[in-house]
Amino acid sequence: MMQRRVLLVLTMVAVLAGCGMGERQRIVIEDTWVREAPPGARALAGYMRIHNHSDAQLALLFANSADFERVELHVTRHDNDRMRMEQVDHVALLPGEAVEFVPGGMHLMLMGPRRELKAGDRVRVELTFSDGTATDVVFPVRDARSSR
Ligand SMILES: [Cu+2]
Repeated sequence: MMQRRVLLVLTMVAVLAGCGMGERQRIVIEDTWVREAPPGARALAGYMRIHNHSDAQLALLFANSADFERVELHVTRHDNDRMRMEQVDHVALLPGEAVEFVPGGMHLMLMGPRRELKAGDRVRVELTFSDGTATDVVFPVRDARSSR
């Protein structure tokens, strides 16, 4: 009985210590990758999943990278049987939801690579959100045909 009480107290201390370790991360970015492009390509596409763990509506506003002249936020629109890409000025991140950047859908358009990028390389992209935070994310370059 005594031991159980000690264990309970220890558990509570651990939980409180966990809370004290800082605010839970509001935006979590996973499964980042850049699709490898043929040599000389003028643009590459970057993909990821963005989770908004907060209870506020947020938005991704900007992306930039030292490895590219500029980075745009693109959606792919399907008009009848044609596909075209369109730039958007932000990507809404609804509270508690995740947005997928995937081939054929939303993507980061990485324009004007400043160095040759091959599968196995890594690029850093800074993402800026509507709450004023910015986060530096690593995107590994991958061959689209390789299993992931
Ligand atoms: Cu695009």
